[in-house]
Amino acid sequence: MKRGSLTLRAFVMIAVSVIVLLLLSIPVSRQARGGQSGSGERNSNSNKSTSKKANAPPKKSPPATSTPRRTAPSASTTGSRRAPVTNRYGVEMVWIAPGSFEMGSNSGEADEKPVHRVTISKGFYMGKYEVTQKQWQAVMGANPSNFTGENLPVEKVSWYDAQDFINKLNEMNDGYKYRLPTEAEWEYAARAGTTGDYAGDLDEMAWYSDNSGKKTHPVGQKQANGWGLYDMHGNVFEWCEDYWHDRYQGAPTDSSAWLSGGESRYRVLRGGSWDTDASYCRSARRSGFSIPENHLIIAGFRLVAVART
Ligand SMILES: [Ca+2]
Repeated sequence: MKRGSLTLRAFVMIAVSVIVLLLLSIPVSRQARGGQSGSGERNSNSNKSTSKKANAPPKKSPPATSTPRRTAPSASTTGSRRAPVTNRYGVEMVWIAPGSFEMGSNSGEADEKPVHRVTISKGFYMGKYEVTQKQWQAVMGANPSNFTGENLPVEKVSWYDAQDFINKLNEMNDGYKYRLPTEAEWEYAARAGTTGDYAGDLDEMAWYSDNSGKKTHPVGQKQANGWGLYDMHGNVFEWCEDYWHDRYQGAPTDSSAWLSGGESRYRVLRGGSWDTDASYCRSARRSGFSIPENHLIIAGFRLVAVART
């Protein structure tokens, strides 16, 4: 009996132990599953959350990036749709977007008439500044300027000298074709969408006879025009590609250089200078011209560049 009782007791104890263990194992495994599940859910949530975070930017970024894109076209009306470029000589150029404008002035000189519409069908890059003496020195190995200083505009360069400089830049074959602006391109860029005499407040934008102290000044010190170009008014006159014509009758309407008729012994200078009065700095003023051999202390230039195709 005792043995049987012991055996029965042992059996009961084992059975109870098994039941207890089974009972204990259920919450453990539930907890484990719950933990894993919870962890899984957290991970899952985390993944979703990460995934949301990972996916969110692409999903949200189109609107995010489209906002600046929406801004960009409006910025393009200020001529800056494409990023500025800087060549190996440090010539910074800003993008001038295509567009149309009324060239000339009915209230100006006779040679500014008739006012006519010009369409620039292809954008181009234009020097943010007049070519500096540092840039000229680096390319040409000499400095012909009357006033000297690295960041002063180069002057006393003839139209032909400017062509020599441009030819050297083109020999770099750096992806851009450099040239002088046409007269229409120059006025389009100088106006920067404005229609008045100046692209802003002249004293804020220009070194001219009233404020220059009778000398050139480092480029870029005055206020830029709306398209990011400095010293279009004043500092130094700027050589353009075109022959001189004393009227606009028959002028190109597509912004190409006007290289027929007129007075081919003269090339156009634009924008006024440190030595000229305010009227010479007007956007439409075209009373600056010279034989292309002249080295003038009031004349330099700025570059135009177009991508080589
Ligand atoms: Ca100038």
